[in-house]
Amino acid sequence: MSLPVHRMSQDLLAIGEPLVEFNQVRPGAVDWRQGFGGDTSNLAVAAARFGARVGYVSRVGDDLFGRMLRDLWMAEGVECADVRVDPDAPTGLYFVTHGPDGHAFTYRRAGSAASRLGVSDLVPDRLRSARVVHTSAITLAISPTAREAGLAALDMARRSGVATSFDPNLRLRLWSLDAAREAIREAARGVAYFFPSLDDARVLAGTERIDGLIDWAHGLGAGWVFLKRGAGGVVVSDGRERREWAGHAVAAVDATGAGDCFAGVTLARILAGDDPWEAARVGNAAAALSTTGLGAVDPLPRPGDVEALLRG
Ligand code: KDG
Repeated sequence: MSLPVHRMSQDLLAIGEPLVEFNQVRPGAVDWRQGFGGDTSNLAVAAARFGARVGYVSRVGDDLFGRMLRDLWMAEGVECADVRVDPDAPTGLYFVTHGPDGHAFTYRRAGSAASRLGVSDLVPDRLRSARVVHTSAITLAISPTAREAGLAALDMARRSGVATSFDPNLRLRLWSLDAAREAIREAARGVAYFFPSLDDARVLAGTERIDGLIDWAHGLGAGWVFLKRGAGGVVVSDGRERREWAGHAVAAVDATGAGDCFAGVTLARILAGDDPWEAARVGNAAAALSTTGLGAVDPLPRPGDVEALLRG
C-alpha cells in the first residue's frame, strides 16, 4: 500500500551526505565536542528550526553514528523516511580544528554509506510534490552514483516545475576543479536559488570582483544569487538588481556551517512567504548567530534569537 503523496510531502527536500562531527574545543587539546555536520543536513536542520517542512534523502551506516543522525533529524523535525540504512558501509565522520586561518576539516568519509547514494534512493513523487529541491556540489563530488542522484533530483524537480536550489560548495580534496566546474555548470542550469560562498565562487569563476562573480552565477543560469561573504554579509541579486546585507558583529567562535545556516533559513523564509531580499536579511542574521557556538548544528539559531539580533 502506498500513502497518498500529500501525507508524506515536504516543502523542502535536501539530498546529500550527513557527517558526525568532532570539534576540537581548544587548539591542541585532547578535548573534542561531538556534534553533527554535512552541508545539506545542516541546511535541513536550519530550515526546520525556522518552521519549514523539510525532508532529507541520504544513506547512513547501520552503526552508532547513523543512529545518532537519525535521532538528530527526528528531534529536529526533519523527515528522514528517505534516509536508507546501508548495512555495508559506515557513516562518515569529520574533525574540525581551529587555527589562525579559521577552521580546518579532516574527513573520514571515503566509502561512506552516503557515497553509495544513487538514483534508486530518489522517490519521484516526493521530489515532484516538494516546493524546493536542494543539493550541493559536495553531494555531486562524493561519488559518481551520488553525482548522478543529485543531478537527477534537480532535473526531475525542474521538469516538474519545482524550484531548485544549489550550493556549489567546493571540496577540492574530493574532485578536480575541472570536474567540479563541469558538474556545477549542469546543476546550476535554471536553478532558482544559488548559494555560492565568495571563496568558492572566486576559484570556480576565476575572477575576483563581486560584479564579475554575480554575472558568472547568472550566466550559469541561476535566478536568484546569494553570494555569501562570511563575516562580510551577503550580496543578493535577481539578475536586474543587486542588494547587500552587511555582516553582524558577533563574538564568533566557529564558522563551520554558517553558509548552510544562511541558505537553510533563507529558503525557510522564502517558503513562508518572504521575498528573497527579506529572506536573505533574516538568513544573514541567523548565519552570524550560528558562528557564536562550537559546531555546525548545535548553535543554529531559532526565530526568536534572530528577531532579537535584528531588533538590535
Ligand atoms: O558547511 C559545513 C560543512 O562543510 C561541514 O559540516 C562538513 O559537509 C561537510 C563537508 O563536506 O565539508
